[in-house]
Amino acid sequence: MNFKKVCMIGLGYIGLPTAGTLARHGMRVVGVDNNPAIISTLLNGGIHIHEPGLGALIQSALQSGSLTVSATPEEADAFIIAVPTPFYKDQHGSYQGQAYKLADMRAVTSASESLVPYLRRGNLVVLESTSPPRTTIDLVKPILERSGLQAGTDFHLAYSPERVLPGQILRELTENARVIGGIDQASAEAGRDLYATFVQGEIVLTDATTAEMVKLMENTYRDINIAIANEFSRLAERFGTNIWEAIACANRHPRVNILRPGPGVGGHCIGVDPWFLVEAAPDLAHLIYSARLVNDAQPGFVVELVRHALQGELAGKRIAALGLAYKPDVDDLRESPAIEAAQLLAKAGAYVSAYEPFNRGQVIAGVQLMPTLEQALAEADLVLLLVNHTQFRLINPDLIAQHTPARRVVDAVGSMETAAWEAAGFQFFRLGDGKSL
Ligand code: SAJ
Repeated sequence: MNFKKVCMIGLGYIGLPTAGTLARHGMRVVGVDNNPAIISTLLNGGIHIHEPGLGALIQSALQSGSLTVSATPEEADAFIIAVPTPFYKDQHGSYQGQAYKLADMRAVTSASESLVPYLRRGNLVVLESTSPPRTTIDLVKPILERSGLQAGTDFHLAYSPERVLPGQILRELTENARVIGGIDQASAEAGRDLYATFVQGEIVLTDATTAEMVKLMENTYRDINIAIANEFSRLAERFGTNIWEAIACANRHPRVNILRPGPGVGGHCIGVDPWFLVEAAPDLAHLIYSARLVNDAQPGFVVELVRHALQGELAGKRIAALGLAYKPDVDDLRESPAIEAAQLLAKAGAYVSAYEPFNRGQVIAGVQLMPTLEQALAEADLVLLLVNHTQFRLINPDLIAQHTPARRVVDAVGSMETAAWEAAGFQFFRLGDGKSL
């Protein structure tokens, strides 16, 4: 099929870069978002997402007219739905006494509904949002068919997961392999024709539900691998071994690649997506469920390390938390385990002043976000490294010693050199170094 115009529903971390990339490859793109603040930021030359190269890409597409933005969809050759699929904050499912989180599919539902008046014979609709198995067929298809058109007969319908890594989105959008699952072969092939306009990686065609599973399996696989690293860090504390040394040795085995322990798993993907499988089959997904519990409990484990470093007392202590983002070198604070750890410390009576170089404006309950590192450190009893930002890795302990009365450091990401901090006069504690609990 030959596509000239694409309507992108959702201008978030995936929709916006994809819209910009399609526009750069000659497509006429209408970007739609129901958040007026996003539309006005973009129209005023700004951008609401910190991602290398994205601002320039979007501004040049807007200036050339290849990209326009709007609050409502319009007719197009293809529609892509890239809206968030978080979980409900306060609603839980339960199976045999075990609680699990539930997918919030309201954005996918309303995005699908918003397309109904604009859907025409011969169109292609692609769902990109990470979704529970069978969403394309059981949720999106019936909504779109309210148009009076039949999926497969009158229009094409496919699911294609995004798999880009925040921080490297623009490169991975074009270079990564792309899986496209159609509700039938013609839909998959139509999807291939659309994505082939910018994807240089391999394009693999399959059916819609398999493509949904692929995405969930990838992130669940990573979640479980991080969970085992985190569990190993706890075992190392129990047995008095150094997890970093043990992992470095184990990873010399040709078929072993243990990931890095840390304060837990955050972001809008890996800590969320496995729940979709648990919700879809709570009677089967035992391992997936356990891994989620391990990773979700890791911020609490970091709090225990801090408590130990402060000789059992958290109440009234001043803690300088370095980093709040969900992972290194991104500005994204969503579901961040660093924030969870900081808030748990605050709940235990500590005063937390934080410095997050990529995000200085946000209000975070229980945490005082400082505009500079020096201000966060100024009155601290303990310095807690929560995110492995490049900027923090390059920190000079002697310089820190000049800006803080604290003489204790807890490294929850395993990036700092014990000897350098001890030489600068600090008592140094590191997650999984076997000395803390
Ligand atoms: N983390 C660790 N230890 C590690 C690696 C990561 O604790 O060794 C933590 C990070 O600090 C972070 C979380 O895990 O809190 C997730 O980070 P990540 O870099 O593993 O993944 P995301 O969430 O940024 O992006 C993932 C990617 N999926 C996989 O690698 C399988 C990306 O390709 C997906 O496109 C993205 O989810 C998504 O949108 O689903």
